[in-house]
Amino acid sequence: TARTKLVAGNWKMHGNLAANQALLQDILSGLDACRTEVAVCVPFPYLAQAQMLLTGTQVAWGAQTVSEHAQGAYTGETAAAMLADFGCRYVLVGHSERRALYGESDAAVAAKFAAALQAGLTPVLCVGETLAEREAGATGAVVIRQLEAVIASSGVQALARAVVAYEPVWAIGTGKTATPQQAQDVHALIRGRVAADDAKVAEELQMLYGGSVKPGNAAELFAMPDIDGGLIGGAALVAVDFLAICAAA
Ligand code: G2H
Repeated sequence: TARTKLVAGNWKMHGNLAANQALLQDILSGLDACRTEVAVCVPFPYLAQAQMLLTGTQVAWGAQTVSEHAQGAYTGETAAAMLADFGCRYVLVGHSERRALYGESDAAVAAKFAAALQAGLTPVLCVGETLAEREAGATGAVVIRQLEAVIASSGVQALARAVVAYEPVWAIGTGKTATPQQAQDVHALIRGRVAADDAKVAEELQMLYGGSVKPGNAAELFAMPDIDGGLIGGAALVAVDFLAICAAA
């Protein structure tokens, strides 16, 4: 396909100034110039560090969540314009940890998605089912519901400026990975739903798989026709692993 591959690290709540510097320098020195897009989503306090070390390189950076509000009396929150101020290209919205641990509803995620777009960021919309939902045969219904919340609020055209990440909750940080075919099936379902509204947006939509992607399984996942890269958690904290996953894309 014509779609460019993207490998995005999600550092979650890990790191410190010294470790981040070493990790980013190792990534920069190990990356081969290639067509694959590479990004890291870092904790808010390290955005300035990412900007300092990554400006002018082939590695983009971003944040892991964002406020749905543009500004105001929202103690502890971070606005999309603030992320743009620090050079972010990407922001994750609706990661399953945000949905499960911080009560983010489909509507809240859709509002964050809209706020990110409004500030010129590329939202990475995370969708995915729990183990109970998969076992109940509800995988398709869940991911389509999560996707449709965004389509209803921002319109299908908004997906032309976004990335979708499919992350089955049962595969996150558990060492269990969806098989390439399981992931491909859900990616194809999502792309098909977008195509029902707009074939061109669907064809161009970059869709990442996330959930225990490692050097040993990345290539077979990325070889599937509707998988356009990965959202990488644990393996993004180890330079050699992250580089191997980038090389597999
Ligand atoms: C899923 C993924 C990154 P991991 O959360 O978003 O993490 O690769 O550790 O499963």
